[in-house]
Amino acid sequence: MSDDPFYSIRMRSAEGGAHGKGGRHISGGEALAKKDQLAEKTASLTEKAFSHERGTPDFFNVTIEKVTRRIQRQRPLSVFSTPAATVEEGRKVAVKLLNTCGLSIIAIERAINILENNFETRGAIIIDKSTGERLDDRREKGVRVSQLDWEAENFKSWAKTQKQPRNERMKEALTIASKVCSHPATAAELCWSDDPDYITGYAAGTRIGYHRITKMKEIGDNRGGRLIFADGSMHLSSYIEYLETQPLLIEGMNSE
Ligand code: WAQ
Ligand code: MG
Repeated sequence: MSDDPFYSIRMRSAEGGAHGKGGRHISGGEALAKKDQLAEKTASLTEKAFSHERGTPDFFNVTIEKVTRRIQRQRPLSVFSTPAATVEEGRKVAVKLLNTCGLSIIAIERAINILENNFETRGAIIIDKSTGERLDDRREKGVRVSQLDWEAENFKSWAKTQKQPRNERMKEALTIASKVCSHPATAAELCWSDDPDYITGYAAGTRIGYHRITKMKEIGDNRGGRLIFADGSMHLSSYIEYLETQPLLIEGMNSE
């Protein structure tokens, strides 16, 4: 029934203890589920944590909460892709794209420097699009964009019509980027994985869409993360509240 409530599922896992108690972040994940999808979606988040290339968790936490706010539904950003033969080339493409999103060169350089040296933040880092200064005070916790999902069947049909790969990682990242970029205070996002074997990253923004770049770091490197460039004059706590708690479903096309 379409008026059944949704539940938000959030997962985080760490090795060597819990987060904040000496543990190293392994992976996290979020989903929205109707009651009859809870077991399956929780199982796939469990699978994600326990088959992760960053390590084997000895701390695993799942939180399930009923969604009380009205769910927003929206289309994903348009997807583009640029091949890069080297890290240098890939980062150059990213700088060019970000440049068209109204960011200062200082902010872009600072962002790349942060991601290049980051391997423990488990959420996104928010920086000022002009000064490059970090705006959130979450340290290694960062800001986790949560309460979001893209139903598997809807994603599959979208991928088919758009001639895009049915890549779970891309689905997850495009869902996050679409939510992040739909807030008016967001200027752009830059991301590459902290998983050692995944080197495709992206730059995203309403002006550039979701732009994949095939080489943003070397294979075997466990540094990476997510950076959000925002307008420093926004109301920070309501911005973070939007990212963490506004429920949102991505729909490639109408599902009904
Ligand atoms: N909210 C905020 N930050 C997050 C979230 C989230 N929901 N999920 C991950 N992060 C942050 C966190 O710091 C991670 O360490 C970092 O991003 C990287 O996450 O082929 O797989 O899941 O089109 O390792 C991009 C290209 C892949 C996909 C990115 O990132 C494609 C990726 P990972
Ligand atoms: Mg990761």
